[in-house]
Amino acid sequence: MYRVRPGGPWIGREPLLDLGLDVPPAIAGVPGTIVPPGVPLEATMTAVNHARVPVLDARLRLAVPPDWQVQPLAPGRKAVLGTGDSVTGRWRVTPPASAAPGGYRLSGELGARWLRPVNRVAQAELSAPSAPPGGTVDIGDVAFALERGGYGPVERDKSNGSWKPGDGKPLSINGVKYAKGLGGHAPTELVVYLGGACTSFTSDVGIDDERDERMQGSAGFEVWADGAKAADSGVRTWQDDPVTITAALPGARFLRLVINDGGDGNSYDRGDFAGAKLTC
Ligand SMILES: [Ca+2]
Ligand SMILES: [Ca+2]
Repeated sequence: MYRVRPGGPWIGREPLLDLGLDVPPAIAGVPGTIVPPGVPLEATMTAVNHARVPVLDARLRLAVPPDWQVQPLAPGRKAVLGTGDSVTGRWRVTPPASAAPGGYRLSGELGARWLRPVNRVAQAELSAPSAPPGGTVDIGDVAFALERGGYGPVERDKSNGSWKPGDGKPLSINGVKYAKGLGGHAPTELVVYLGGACTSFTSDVGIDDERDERMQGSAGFEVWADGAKAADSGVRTWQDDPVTITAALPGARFLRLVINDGGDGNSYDRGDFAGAKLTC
């Protein structure tokens, strides 16, 4: 066993300062880092001094991508940042209405003085979603702003299969076959950007025929319009026929589709949104 300690006088070592940059969700269930064009978001930055010495003139700064607007809401500045103290700044950031789909970055910086100038940086990765679809479309043909599968990626127009991408079978619920739709495995979560342009979502749901007496899956299917639940199938088991669920989406910015485990764990919970259509 060894006791290890850094050499030299502690006073000469740079103070331990933490910096975090966060974009909290504006809509429950939808990460704040998904940023539709033209819609303001709020970014929060907090610096904490964990050192035994104070630092002076602590200032937080936020840099945004070119053509994005930024407006300070809280200053993020302290003349003296003592041991255990923190300083927080908030900004309203607006991407241009013309922002192309893709990745963007916010960069935060703490600047302060100690024996010499010190600084810390923090970043937040954002993504601008694809434009909402037009007309009535199969959900498997729509771009997802977020996709989380419970056993590998969600499959388009196939059942989930195993964890590998592209290894599902044709969608089938208790013998009813579907050419189009999504095959997932609980817990699954999908977010689609609607931008207020869509009116309804409808789908047959149930446990895929990728199961037998040894694979008795059960799952529930939920549809959320922004933070509000718009449809819920209740628990569907491996023995159930498909059931149709329909959700109204007037004015919703985001559609969120969820496959839950039906309350009994997620073994064999291969759930299908079969024949699912979005109308915009
Ligand atoms: Ca798969
Ligand atoms: Ca289950």
